[in-house]
Amino acid sequence: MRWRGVIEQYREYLSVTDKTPVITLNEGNTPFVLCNNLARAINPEIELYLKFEGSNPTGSFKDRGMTMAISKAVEAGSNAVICASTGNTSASAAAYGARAGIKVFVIIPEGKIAMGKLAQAMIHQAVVIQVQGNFDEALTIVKSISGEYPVTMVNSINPYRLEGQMSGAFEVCDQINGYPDYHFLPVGNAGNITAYWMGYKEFYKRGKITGLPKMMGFQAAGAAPIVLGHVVEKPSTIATAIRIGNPASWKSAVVAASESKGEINMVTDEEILEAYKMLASNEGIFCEAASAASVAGVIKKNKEGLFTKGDKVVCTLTGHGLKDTEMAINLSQKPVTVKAEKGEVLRVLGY
Ligand code: AN7
Repeated sequence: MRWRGVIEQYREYLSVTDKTPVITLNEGNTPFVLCNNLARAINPEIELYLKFEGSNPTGSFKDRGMTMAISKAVEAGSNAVICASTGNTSASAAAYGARAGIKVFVIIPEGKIAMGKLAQAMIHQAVVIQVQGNFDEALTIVKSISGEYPVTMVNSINPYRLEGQMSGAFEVCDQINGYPDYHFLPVGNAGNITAYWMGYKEFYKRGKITGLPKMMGFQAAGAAPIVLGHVVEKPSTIATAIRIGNPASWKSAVVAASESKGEINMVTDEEILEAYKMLASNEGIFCEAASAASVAGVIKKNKEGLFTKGDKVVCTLTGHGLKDTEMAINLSQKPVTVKAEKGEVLRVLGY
């Protein structure tokens, strides 16, 4: 059957009715990949799965929530939406807004979003405003504007965003035919870990699964307010997607971690980049740097002896590596340039 997006697939779990206009790009149904090469390199005794959210229509998990947020905004008669973003939310809002035929305003931190994401917001004709500040400052402005003017905020504070993002957890359960022991994911604004936990609990409540995973959230060490227990005024990390110092869903992320007996922890930029490169070279999976914080978390916790034989471990890879080609090129060996002659090519190939 044709996949019709997360609203149609999981309609019974979502706040939609026959009257809701479904604005979808057929998001969801993303690859759930068993990664034996990576498991062998980290710990051969675990079953390691990656949920590759870079396969969504705009290249990140944000589409799951955006289909709900935009559909509900249109249902409510809104003709404009606004978000602050480290890039992926703006790309997704711009695309879904274009499909709905409404105005999209995006506020981003100047110079701190990957070019692919900026390109997306621009080509979908969003009004893009760069602020000379960080994401947290942009979000404060957006909250204030959406409170005073007829424009719907589509950051994850919008409850429909988190509802839609629960579908990530639903799919993992459907694809693993049960529930994992551990679920690792990167944490920025902390909406996704909140949504996954809501999703798992919802499936548990309805008897679709018989237990719950431990939620393991990982922030970048230079942007780890939840771990440190205080707002980080000047967050800093190469993983720009999660360069956030005052997460909107802070409290609910802490609840997700404690209720599930998991944790919110952090990994350094070096650990993130190591995982980013391992994913690409050992498994053929190209995710963005922020996404690799989940796998970096698995590596870190494995060293601490967390896992036991047979543990099912899932990592959400939140966004596609193609969002930030500069990052990949900077970290890789440069191509060799030779004359257009067979001999020259053979010499480089070593034949
Ligand atoms: C690739 O786009 O906050 O903890 O404005 O793009 O739910 O915030 C992006 C976040 C992880 C963190 N991985 O998720 C935005 C934005 C990627 C991301 C996160 C983001 P949350």
